[in-house]
Amino acid sequence: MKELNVKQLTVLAARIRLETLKVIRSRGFGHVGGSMDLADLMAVLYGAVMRYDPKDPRWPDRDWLVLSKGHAGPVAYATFGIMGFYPMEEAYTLNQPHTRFPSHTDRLLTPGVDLTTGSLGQGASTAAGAALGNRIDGRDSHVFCVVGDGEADEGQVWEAFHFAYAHKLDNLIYFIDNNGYQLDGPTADILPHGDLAAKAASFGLYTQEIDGHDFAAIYNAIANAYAAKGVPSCIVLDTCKGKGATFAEGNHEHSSTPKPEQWDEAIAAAEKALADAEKA
Ligand SMILES: Cc1ncc(C[n+]2csc(CCOP(=O)(O)OP(=O)(O)O)c2C)c(N)n1
Repeated sequence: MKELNVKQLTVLAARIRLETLKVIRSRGFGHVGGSMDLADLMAVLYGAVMRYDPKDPRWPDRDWLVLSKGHAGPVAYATFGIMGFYPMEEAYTLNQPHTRFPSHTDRLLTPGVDLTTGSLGQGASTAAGAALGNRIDGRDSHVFCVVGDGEADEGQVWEAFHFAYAHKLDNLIYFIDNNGYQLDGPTADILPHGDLAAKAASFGLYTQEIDGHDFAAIYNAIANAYAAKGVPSCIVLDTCKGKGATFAEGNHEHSSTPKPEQWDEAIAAAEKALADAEKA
């Protein structure tokens, strides 16, 4: 891990939010809410924690990201573009015919995507397989897997936790993006979890619950997870769906189809947030 530099991460997260909006605006509509709330996590992972080489995305000793909530693809495309995996503008073809940037992440199309996701639940399992495979191959890399709180309605997520605990996968860190909402409403109304962190801990995972928009809290939780030997980790991120998108944040929108003037307003606000972060 690099040293924590909150100012640098604040700027990076603001850039990721702006580019996420631009990527989705290129298509006109998409999963703004569940992408924007991950910008702070992505800034910490790609700005301070993960080992990767943008010129060699399949570098065998890299750390892996599995965006199990694959509909958040745009936040990954923004992050990878900023980090130099490809020219950012290429991602302004989201979901167009022949694009390398489908709405859900696909490892065969996009440099930087380690595993294909989109069918909720599955990434939790394939991430465990990747972590086990890396360990068998003698690599000390980590696998980071992001699961949604709605996604955690899938039994497969809990089966993956069970498997990861049984195999002592301490090179695997799950994040649960606990934004309280899923596709058609609040998670608590559709299939309430109760205390998600307590539930993950009861599966044996070393579990922490933090503010998912606090850079230092994310960084420190990952450092704690690295130090926990013999157990996989789960970090529950309390987040705000749509954070930083003027049209989506207040109403926790899942899929957004803003009017042109709403796009303009959102992009202007994100540009201002970036300029403010750079000045601070
Ligand atoms: C197996 C499966 N069922 C349904 C869907 C459709 N779907 C896409 S996103 C979503 C809601 C997911 O909610 P959550 O995991 O909380 O995502 P977030 O709110 O963070 O965007 C649903 C039901 C899917 N992609 N896969």
